[in-house]
Amino acid sequence: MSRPVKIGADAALGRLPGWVGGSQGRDAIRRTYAFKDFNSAFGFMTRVALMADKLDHHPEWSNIYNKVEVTLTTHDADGVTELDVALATFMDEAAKGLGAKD
Ligand code: H2B
Repeated sequence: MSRPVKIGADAALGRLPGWVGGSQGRDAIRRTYAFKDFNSAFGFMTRVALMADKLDHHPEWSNIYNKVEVTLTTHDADGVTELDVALATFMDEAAKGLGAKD
């Protein structure tokens, strides 16, 4: 695949309600999802993991019980690209389907 083009966090955030910029000024986007329990949180991670591998685009994330904290950025572009917007959109839809709280 050709090298992804950096669009930057601000351009992505304008299209992704609920997401915030990367910590410490990093060109990345972040979101924390809260589910009803661990089973839903891990179900979310499983669905996202399969899509991430299909896209060959992988999240930085961590899980504590019902919460999943996600950071997306494109390491190859040193910043946010359309791949991050695509994965973020998939995550939002998967989270909604699993009843994530706002
Ligand atoms: N994921 C993310 N988030 N950024 C990348 O630049 C990236 C990736 N590159 N997953 C992929 C894998 C690359 O390392 C492989 C070789 O295609």
